[in-house]
Amino acid sequence: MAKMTVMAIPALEKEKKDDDESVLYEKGLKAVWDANLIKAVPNRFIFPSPQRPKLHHATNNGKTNGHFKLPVIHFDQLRGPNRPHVLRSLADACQNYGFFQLVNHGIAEDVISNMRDATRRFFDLPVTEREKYMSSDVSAPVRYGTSFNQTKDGVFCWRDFLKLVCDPPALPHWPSNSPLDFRKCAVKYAENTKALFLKVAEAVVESLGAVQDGGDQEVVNDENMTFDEKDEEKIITQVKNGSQFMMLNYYPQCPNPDLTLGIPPHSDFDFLTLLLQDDVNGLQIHHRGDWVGVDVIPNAFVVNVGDLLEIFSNGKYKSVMHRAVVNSFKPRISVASFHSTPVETIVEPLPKLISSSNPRRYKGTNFLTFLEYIKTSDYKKKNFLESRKLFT
Ligand SMILES: O=C(O)CCC(=O)C(=O)O
Repeated sequence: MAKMTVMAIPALEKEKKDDDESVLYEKGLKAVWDANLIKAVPNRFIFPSPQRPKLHHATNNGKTNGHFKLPVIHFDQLRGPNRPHVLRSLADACQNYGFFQLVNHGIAEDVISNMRDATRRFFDLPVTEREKYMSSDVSAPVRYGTSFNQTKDGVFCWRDFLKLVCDPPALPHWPSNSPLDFRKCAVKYAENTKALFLKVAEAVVESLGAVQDGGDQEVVNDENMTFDEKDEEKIITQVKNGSQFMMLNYYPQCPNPDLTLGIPPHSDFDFLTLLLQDDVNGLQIHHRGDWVGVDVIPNAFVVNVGDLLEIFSNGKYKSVMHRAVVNSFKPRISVASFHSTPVETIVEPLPKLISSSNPRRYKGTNFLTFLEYIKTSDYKKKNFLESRKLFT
């Protein structure tokens, strides 16, 4: 990728002399990288040895080139006679991997390529344009930043991001025509991913029937519905009215990718995440004790179980830790679309998945509980979800 001109950067040269390295990265990592100020990984980005990605030591344990094949779900086959079979594959993916690749999903290729392109063009803007969206307010409708949370992180991650809250009142705050048509492309993409998410969520909730293990099911006389069917409909209505935000990630090339991470290990606090990648690998998931890379399938979405779905499924489906690694040859972009219930709505384990042999495992939880938690604690690994467990 062509490097940006260094015109807007003289201030960075001055800041570079400051002792506080974080001042240098106030306007993001890309600005410093584009100004050719990075020759080696700066101390601020070097992770302690045990947390480094060990890219050269990736195992080949049943995996190709340190990568392995995630289950692939053919979304179009959920319609028609194959649905029961696809639901079983979904249940298997959510139970054993927490992740799957979604293909034949029906979102038009130009909606996807326009979004990828708009993301790339946003990060190619001069830093003076991008910095207009910088904010330390984690609930701002639009927020440009670097690392995970640059005001708190001890070690910085090798990425810049643009976070876009997708609720209608937030849309007028999104970048509109700088870059050209950005808002148009991003709104179209957000609408399409929300619609797709709802269909996937319905199938995922239905697939829980494939793994129920004997909870009490009580029939009520209201239109012949069982309690569990009502609970399943309720969660779908909740996610339909729920929140969505998108994280546009940009990972610059890195002089030594073994020393740092694009995003550290975390699970997602949502119901389901739909991740779009460009053609550069970088996502790794924690699977059977190893970090394994997920190969890019062009135009597919990588879908993962979030903490709220783990709670709803009473632990049947796992919100699996994942991270992003970086490379020395090419910048990478990804767009993660996070889908949740409304912020006040308490999500509880599905009653039909609770029984004497499989007791309730989680406290009811909503987004506000999560926000309270991250005010005082670091959000890393799966520590928030752990704090919601009734026993370990
Ligand atoms: O870029 C990726 O592959 C991972 C993105 C991610 O985990 C996130 O945005 O939370």
